[in-house]
Amino acid sequence: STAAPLRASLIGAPTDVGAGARGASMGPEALRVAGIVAALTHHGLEVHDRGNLSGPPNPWLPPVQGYRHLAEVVAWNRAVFDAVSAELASGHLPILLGGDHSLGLGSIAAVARHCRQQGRKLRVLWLDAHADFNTSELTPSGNVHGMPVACLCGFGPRELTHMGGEAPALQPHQIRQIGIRSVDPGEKRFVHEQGLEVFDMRYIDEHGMRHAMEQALAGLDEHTHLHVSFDVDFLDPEIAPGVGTTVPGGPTYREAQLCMEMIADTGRLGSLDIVELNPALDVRNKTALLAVDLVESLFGKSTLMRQPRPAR
Ligand code: 6HN
Ligand code: MN
Ligand code: MN
Ligand code: MN
Repeated sequence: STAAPLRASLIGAPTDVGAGARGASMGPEALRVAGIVAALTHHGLEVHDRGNLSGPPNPWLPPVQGYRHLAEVVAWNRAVFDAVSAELASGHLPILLGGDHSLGLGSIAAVARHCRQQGRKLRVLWLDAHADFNTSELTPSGNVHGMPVACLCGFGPRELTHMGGEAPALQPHQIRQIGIRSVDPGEKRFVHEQGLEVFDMRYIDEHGMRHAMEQALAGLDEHTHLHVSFDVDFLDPEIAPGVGTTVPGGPTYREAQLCMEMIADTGRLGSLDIVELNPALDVRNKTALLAVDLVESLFGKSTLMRQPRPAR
């Protein structure tokens, strides 16, 4: 077929105001240096690099009432919300280059509002070592990058939960978490209470990435918008050391490739976040290069070879 090329827009959000280590603010440029534009262009996408958003600097202060840098996190998320909304409105696939994972909030709030307006269903895949389901009462750190999933589900400060107007932006049943292996004690109880569907590393060890992804992607149809929020700390730190919160025992290179390929096979990917890449902690930009390699698979690196895919 000769369908029009998929148009994607890169949105840089160079900040680490939601994180507990400095450096994720350099993520967008490291992904560009690693060749993200050429990689996507190679796979048939028309890529528009919108450059970087701007926002407040990182004041590097301790938490206040359970939140660190809340005002700055809100400002950055408003900018992300507006930028992602604009790309969706013009029919482009937004790719957020973070920045820390608090930005998933503004990005997904925009996607959720767009889906409501279009009458489309939304499924969110949260690829992460962490559940990011803390609240100001539960958090051990006050870092808002540990809270975006809770905020999207309506648990958090009003400025964050009502980003897209209506709250909550998401219901727990729309979310699938994959690769999880570090959850704080209170956060763990809250994940169970809210019924989040979690394919943790124990599940992946026992059933394999293929089965985990089959479950996580089950039930998608032609009316479903699929959003992928890819926290680079999802990957095993042996292959991806350039992140602020490494947790051992993550997916291997092949497991991560399969995860991305199975998402590509659905043909439903509608928006993407690439977050938590921290070049200050990386080794010769290898984590950025790996992230770009995986994003190529996410956009059908193997599918475009037109190999017949075995039935599952
Ligand atoms: N991330 N659960 C820890 C916290 O401080 O709340 C770590 C959060 C990490 C967040 O990697 O996006
Ligand atoms: Mn995260
Ligand atoms: Mn994480
Ligand atoms: Mn199976």
